[in-house]
This record gives sequence, C-alpha cells and structure tokens, in this order.
Amino acid sequence: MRTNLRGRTAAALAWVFALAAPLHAQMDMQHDMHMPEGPLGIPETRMGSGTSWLPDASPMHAAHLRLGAWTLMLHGSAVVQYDHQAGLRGEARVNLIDWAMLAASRTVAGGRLHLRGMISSDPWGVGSRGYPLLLQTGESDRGVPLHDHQHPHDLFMELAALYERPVARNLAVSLYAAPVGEPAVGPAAFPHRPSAVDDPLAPIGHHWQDGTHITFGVLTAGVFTRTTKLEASIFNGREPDEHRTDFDYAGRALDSYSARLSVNPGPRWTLSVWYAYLKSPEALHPEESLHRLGAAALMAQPFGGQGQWAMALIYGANARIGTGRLSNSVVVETNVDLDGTNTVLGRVEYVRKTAGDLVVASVPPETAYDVGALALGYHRALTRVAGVTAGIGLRGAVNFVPSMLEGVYGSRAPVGFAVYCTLRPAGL
Ligand SMILES: [Cu+2]
Repeated sequence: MRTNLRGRTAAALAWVFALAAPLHAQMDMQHDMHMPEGPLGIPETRMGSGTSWLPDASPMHAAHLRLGAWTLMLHGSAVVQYDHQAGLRGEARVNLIDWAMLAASRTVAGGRLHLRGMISSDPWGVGSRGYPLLLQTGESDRGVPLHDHQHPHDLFMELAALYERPVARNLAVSLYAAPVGEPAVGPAAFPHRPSAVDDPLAPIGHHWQDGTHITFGVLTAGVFTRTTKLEASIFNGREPDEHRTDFDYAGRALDSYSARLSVNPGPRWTLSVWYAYLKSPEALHPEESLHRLGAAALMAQPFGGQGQWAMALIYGANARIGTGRLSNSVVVETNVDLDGTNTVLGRVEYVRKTAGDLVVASVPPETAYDVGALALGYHRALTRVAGVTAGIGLRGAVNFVPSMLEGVYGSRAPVGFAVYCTLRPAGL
C-alpha cells in the first residue's frame, strides 16, 4: 500500500513536469494571437466538450499557435490530490487526475474543420479502482461494479473530427465523427465545465447526467443559428470497459441515439435539454437498456475586476426500460474566481441510487435510496509562469445517506476531504 502510494506520487510529479514543458514551449510562440471565430461569428469560447455549447463568456484556458492555415490549441489540466474519504466505505489515496487536448482547426470549403485528440493518464495516475469518492457509482473494476470510487477515465478520451459550415446568413450545419467522443447527451462534461474547473472530484450524478462523454463510436449531425442548436447522435451505448488503454468496440454497432437542443440566449447563458436511448450501457447488466433525459442551465460571467463566476444547474434522470421508474439527480455547482487568484467553489447534489448501484448486498438490488452531497472548496492560484498557472486547493464534503445505509457507511453524514495541486494553461 505504502509503496503503491509512493509510486503514484512519483508518477504524478513526473507527469506534472512532462505536461509543463511542452506548454511552456507552446505559450512562448503564442503572443497576441486572436482567438478564431466559428461560423456565424460564434466565439470559440462557446465550444464545450464534444459538440456541447458553453456560455460565450466562459473563460478560455488554452494556448494557441498558428501553423500555416491551421490554428493549434492546447488545453489541459493536471491535478495531484491527496483524497481522504472517511467512514466504513472510505479510503485515502494520492492520485494524479489529468487530461490534455490538442485541437487543430482550419478553413475548408467555406466551413471550419476541427480535429481533436484528448488523452489522460488516469489509467496509471488514478488506477483501475478509481479514486475514493463516497456515494460515487458507475463502471467496473475486475468484473465488479465500482462503488464509492470514481472510475479512471480512458487513455483516449476523444479522437474526433468536427466540421461546421454556414449554409445561409444565420444558419449553419455541423457534422461530428468520433472513434472516441461525446454524443449529444448532457451538458458539457464536468472535467470541461467552467463551474467545475477548480474542483477535481466528480459529481456523484455523473452517470445520470454527463457519463457518456467518453463513447467509443459517435456520429452527430446538427443545425444551428447564432443562438440555437439542434443535434442528433447515433453512438455505441456501451460504457468504457475496465481496460482503460484500448478501444472498446467489441463488435458493437452505433446502437444508441440521442437528441439535444441548446440555446445561448445571451453571452452569459447556455440552456439545454436532451434525451438519449442507451442500449445495454453496462457490460455487467447487458440485458438492461436505459432512457436518459435531462436539462441544464450553465452560466458564466465576469466577476469584479479580474474575477470570473460560473454556475451550473443540471437535472439528469435514468429510467431502466421495463421498470417504468425514473431515477432523478440534481446538481448545483459554482466556481467563483474572486480576483484572478482566489476561488471559492461549491457543489450540492441529490441522486436516487439503488442498492445495486451502491453494491449493498444485504437487500434486493432495486431498493432505492435518496443520497446527497455538499462540497465546499477553496483554490488559490500561486504562480503564473510562461502561460501556465499552478495552484493549490482544499475541498471538504459532507455526504448524506438515509438511516437504512447508516450501518453501511458508519454514519448518516460521512465526510471526505481533498488537498490538491493544480496545473493548467492560464486563461486568455
Ligand atoms: Cu467521466
């Protein structure tokens, strides 16, 4: 255990420096380049994960570089954290959670082509068991569903091509093809959401809301105006398996589908609603398929002189086909950068999870529980060198379980905390 911890810490530090070096080189070449605009004059800050929209006023943490006709952009985030979850299902570990995305875009035939590659070292920095997070569920390790841990993300988080082209003065079409990518389901995924930018831990409603963000096989077509986008996807509905470094096709077709409507009524807001049919998402329960639906409001706006305030309200629900029951989740999260240095963050969640989800063996698996979590944190940017910001953070959480689960968690309100260091490109 201790050797493991030491190994992880060393691996974590090595990655932090590995990530920092190329960022440094990129930023030196960047200087005062303007961010390119997309079709219909839509600002680049609106581009969220996959084909999702963010508020136009979202901060952009990326390094830009012009290479001939191509604009290259490097996004990323690396967090080393000591994560301590208390109680009977708690655990304490050091993890490295990271992702890095290289995006290249250029004009092609009157439209804009984007090529994206995003990778993560989670398979090693987090490990197959995931990082401790009370009440978190979803995906598996060694043939057993994960519980009270957030699964690692896959080495390949996205390999995608997106083409957007105007067809009239205020109308454009888009096509997204991704061997690995995000279908039109949910809001922008939490690792890429401005309201969660300084919070390294996942929402416990991840698999009720934005859990499809790494999908092996996605095709999405969209039509959009300056303010409104309607999209439809077909995709492989199976969640990533526990082998985190390969491509999880396993003979699956694009057997699931979704539709999403997004509206940016002004520079500060993104409103969206979605529906998805997920065919057999879980390898451990291949007979089960899901309806997933939800709605989200994302907000971003400048705060004070140099600050930035982002917030999200997300509702997501799953209904196992055949049960007729809707299991709901709600999260409100906020990230208030007070002055460009000090950030206060918070997240409040409610999710309805079953004994099957939480791996409580003593009762029938359909037994449902209302669980919740309240997290508060503080992040401070320490230095900004060559376009890279390093910071430290502290996050505490209280979780809420019903009395039926008191014996399982050792308390009605088990707690957790994390101390963490962050590294990412500075905002432009
Ligand atoms: Cu995820």
